[in-house]
Amino acid sequence: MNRRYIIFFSILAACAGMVIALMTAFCLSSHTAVNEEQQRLTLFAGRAVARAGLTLDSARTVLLSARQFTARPCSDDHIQEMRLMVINAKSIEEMGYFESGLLKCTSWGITTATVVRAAPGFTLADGIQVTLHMKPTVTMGKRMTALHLGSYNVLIDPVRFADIVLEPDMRLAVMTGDGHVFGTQRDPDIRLSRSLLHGARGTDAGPLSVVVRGTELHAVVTEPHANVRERIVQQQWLIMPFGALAAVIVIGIVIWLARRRLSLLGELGVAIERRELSVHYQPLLHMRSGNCIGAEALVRWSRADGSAVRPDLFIPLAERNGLIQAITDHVIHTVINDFKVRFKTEPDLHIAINVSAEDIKTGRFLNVLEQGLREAGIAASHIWLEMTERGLIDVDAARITIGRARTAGHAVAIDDFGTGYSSLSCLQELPLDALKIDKSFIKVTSAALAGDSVTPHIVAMARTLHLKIVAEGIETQEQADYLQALGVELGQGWLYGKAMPLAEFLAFYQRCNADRAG
Ligand code: G
Ligand code: G
Ligand code: MN
Repeated sequence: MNRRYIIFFSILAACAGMVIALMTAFCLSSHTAVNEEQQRLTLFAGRAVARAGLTLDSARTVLLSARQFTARPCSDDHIQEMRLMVINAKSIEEMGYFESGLLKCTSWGITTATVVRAAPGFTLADGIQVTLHMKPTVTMGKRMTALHLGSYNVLIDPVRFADIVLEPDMRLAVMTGDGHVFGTQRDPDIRLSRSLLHGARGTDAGPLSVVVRGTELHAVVTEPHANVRERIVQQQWLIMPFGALAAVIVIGIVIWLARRRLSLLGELGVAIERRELSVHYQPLLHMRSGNCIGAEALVRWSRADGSAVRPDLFIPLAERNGLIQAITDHVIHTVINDFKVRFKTEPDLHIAINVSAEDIKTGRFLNVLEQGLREAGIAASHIWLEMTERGLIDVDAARITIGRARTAGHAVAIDDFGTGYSSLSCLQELPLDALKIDKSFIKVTSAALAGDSVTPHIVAMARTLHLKIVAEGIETQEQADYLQALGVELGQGWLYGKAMPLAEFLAFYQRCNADRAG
């Protein structure tokens, strides 16, 4: 993907992430605020239901126990019994006794006026008849709720059905299932309360509401939405910082991903994952005969936009960031895949694979290599391994890994020889097969053909240690001649061929060896 696109999409994603995070926080806060407020309303409505139930129950108890009265109706004893009842039942104001539909006496005394029984408004399940808003004739007091059973009634102040402590702005209606209002507080909207009771859902335009149902009496508590809005704002102040934090985290992640994608390291990781690295082959020749006996596998990375990254840039990067083993695996698989057919017909052909310090330390690549070779049916002798001196610094690990490699059947060469620090001790301690003289020594050989080059000494030392010698970086015939005169047999360099794609190398190999044969 193009850099500009990545930046563009990253900004887009960051903005989207921020908006989503903030919106989520916003919705969440209003949702929580409404929920919390509704829970509070439920608490009050529950109290109202309990209160109304108690009041109704006490009236019912009075009416039922009146049946047990033994005194002669409207005698002094009878009136005394009624008075005791009224005094003991807290919510009852007055009790009355009827005969043939006329009020004969009350807890106050004998009734002298002719008082006709008020018409019942409705009847409860147990037969108690209810008259709401009744004007008591005896006391001439405020309007009462009358409950009538048998020959008796009781008068109750409607406030008793709704006298709980409400918070400011809350309104309460206590009703029967049919919508008869037993008591109210703060003048609620009765029509609205009825429709809520009958299952209508509160709207955003209307007040916030809650219905709690008791056995006979139910409570509807409402509250203006404005109160909740205050709470919502409070909640938002509480939740917004978390939303902002989430937004910052989202943006951070996006920036991190974008930078990763934009950085060379990030791209390298992606390229390895997607197997976008390719492998080229630089021929290795037997200099005297001109026969090509193998090649060195060299990894190449060309980015999606076509630009190539040099291995001396990305290999050290991979080594520093734990990606090198993945690259080694990739090279191993590619080499096996590229040559599995050719190795069968060319028993002497070998491909050298570069391994890094990390590979040598863990030895893990040997398992990958062994499995790959086994599956492809290839002999280990076809694969050489090149290790730089830097890779051999951990001598104990190197000894083990080299030992394993050679036991498996691979030849092991020390690469870039002469550029590291541990050359001599390495050579002595490690069971190596070959030594590749670094190209920096080959370069000076042309200028110092007859002079004081170290190359002859390296060659002499390698011979003493019975190591094969490979000269790398040979660019001129002059260098080739000089090296051959020193007794170096194998050479690699631009004089013969640069690292090239598989098809090209196979053609090179064919041509090279056919010429010599012919
Ligand atoms: O051919 P060239 O310029 O590509 O090589 C640059 C450096 O990259 C060399 O030092 C070579 O050893 C290293 N290199 C190339 N391919 C690989 C590889 O597959 N693994 C490792 N570890 N190093 C490699
Ligand atoms: O693993 P090693 O560092 O040996 O990898 C070989 C490196 O040497 C690669 O970067 C390859 O491109 C480079 N190379 C191979 N032949 C020549 C050559 O003849 N001249 C020069 N300057 N570099 C070469
Ligand atoms: Mn090499």
